[in-house]
Amino acid sequence: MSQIILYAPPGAPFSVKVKAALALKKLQYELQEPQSPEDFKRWSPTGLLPAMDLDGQIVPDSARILDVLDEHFPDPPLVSEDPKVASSQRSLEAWVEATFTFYWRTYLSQLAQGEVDEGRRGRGGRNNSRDPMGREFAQRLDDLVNFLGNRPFYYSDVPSRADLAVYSMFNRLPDVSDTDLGAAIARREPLSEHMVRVEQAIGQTIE
Ligand SMILES: N[C@@H](CCC(=O)N[C@@H](CS)C(=O)NCC(=O)O)C(=O)O
Repeated sequence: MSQIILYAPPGAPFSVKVKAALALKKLQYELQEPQSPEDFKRWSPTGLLPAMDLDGQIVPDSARILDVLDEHFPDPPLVSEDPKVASSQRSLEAWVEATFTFYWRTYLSQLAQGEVDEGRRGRGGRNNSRDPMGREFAQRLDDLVNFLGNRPFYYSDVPSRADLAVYSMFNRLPDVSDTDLGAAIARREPLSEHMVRVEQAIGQTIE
């Protein structure tokens, strides 16, 4: 039986995606959370987390970790067997991470600089063109609704790494559903229903 150690900062979307993949595959693992910046360097050759230790093989990068999980534990697969669908799922994973990581970083730095009020997260500066959580962010959410279309999961009837990537970006937002950010998801029923379907598939809420 394989031994898996996951080194992952709590709450980070990349960590959530890998934990969701492990849950989907029903794999047991030991979780180690960094306590200091040194831990990032100690545990990962790139200095970035998450990283996984699979029987002594250190694998950094969440996308690579998912590849290695599929190689060693193929059931259920994290991408479609149809190469065209698989390519769309991988592209969506990359797009979601590039797009929404930017918004989260900007939002967190605005929060740190006091440009948005924690109690009214996202509302401050909403009509200000400098505020990327405004119209452009809403359009990206609408893109996600359109990509989903009438299917239960992205490009498929079963969940893939694309669904886990989307879930990882928004899974903490129900905590802030009385705020603009959470409400933006809640208003888009296809997205909030998709989140529920992903949680049902993985059988738990990932923190
Ligand atoms: N592409 C990487 C990104 C990982 C990443 O950005 N990790 C952040 C935490 S969420 C990190 O390790 N930051 C530490 C640093 O920048 O020094 C992945 O998918 O795993």
